[in-house]
Amino acid sequence: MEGEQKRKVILSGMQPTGGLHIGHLTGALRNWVEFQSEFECYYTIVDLHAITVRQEPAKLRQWTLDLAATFIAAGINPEQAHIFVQSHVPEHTQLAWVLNCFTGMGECSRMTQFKDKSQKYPENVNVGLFAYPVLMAADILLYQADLIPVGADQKQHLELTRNLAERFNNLYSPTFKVPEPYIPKIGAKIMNLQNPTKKMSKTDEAQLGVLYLTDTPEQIKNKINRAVTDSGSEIKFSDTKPGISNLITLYHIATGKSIEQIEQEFAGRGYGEFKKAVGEALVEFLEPFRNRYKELRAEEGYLFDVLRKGAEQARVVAQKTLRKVYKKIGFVML
Ligand code: ATP
Ligand code: LTN
Repeated sequence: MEGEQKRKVILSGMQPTGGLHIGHLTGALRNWVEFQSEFECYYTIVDLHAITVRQEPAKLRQWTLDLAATFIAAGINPEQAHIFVQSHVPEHTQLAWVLNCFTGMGECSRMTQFKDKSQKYPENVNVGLFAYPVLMAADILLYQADLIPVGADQKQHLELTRNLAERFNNLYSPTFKVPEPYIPKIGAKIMNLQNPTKKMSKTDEAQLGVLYLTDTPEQIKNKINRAVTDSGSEIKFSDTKPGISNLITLYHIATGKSIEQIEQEFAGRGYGEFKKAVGEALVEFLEPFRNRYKELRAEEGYLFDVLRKGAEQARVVAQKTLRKVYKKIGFVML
């Protein structure tokens, strides 16, 4: 707006590759919600990224809509933030192609995620997986985003994005904003309940170790009861007690009580009693989310409206940036 200072732009994305868990809520979505009143926010469901690993079509479709409902149920307001599906804005793939032509093979092959995923799926090491971070750079640079909230595992991709932006700006003229990562404080990382030295992950096979946002109260209590704990019996937050520390973190999230308060509350009480309290607190904490999610998920018409509007708004900005890029590299503009 004229006279008004332009708001900073935030962009982030999530892959529709499974149901979201409590770690996504605390490590990502809660921050996304916080940002929306102050910044211009773009939150995208990155289905193009999802297919770098083989996906079942029916599930991909379902997970994409699940994710839209999850964003809204978690508190992202579609009137404030732009929620859209990556494949609905074709400029992402168009800019990604251009950026591919400015990215060295070596830069992509150094990416830890590429190395990890090629090892995990050796039968399908495809070109898309290799170019994954370039598509991510396109997601970000199209919107001239200032700040990118991501997990620590994405830091390397952000570094590549910054390098590509600077490279293009230097070769032509200032075109892209060079974005900054926003990596939330540690403590936001939730570990797998069955293997507390590994982070909770939506593509994990150990379902019992993952606390999904849509789990029923019975499932939540059962998973907490069966969570792997450490030797000893003290409820104490410590590096040598990853299982109990993870449960303390979850209890802290559900109740807002500080770690010290929790340790005091459970001093001299056993693991069994603590687990019962954690389970109950989580059931109560997740209840409003679950109800809202169920309502939203039943209203596909509404979800489509949100995604249509989000894509239309995103395209206006994306087209503007892409046109600039095409012009600068010498494409004939009609
Ligand atoms: P995948 O299992 O498919 O690799 P993922 O479960 O790690 O996926 P992403 O889609 O990569 O999920 O994560 C989106 C964002 O959610 C991350 O950038 C990170 O900030 C947050 N996140 C994911 N898992 C956790 C976790 N266990 N604890 C805290 N935050 C998490
Ligand atoms: N690679 C990210 C998801 C992602 C993303 C983005 C995050 C795709 N495009 C743009 C931030 C900005 C992940 O796996 N968490």
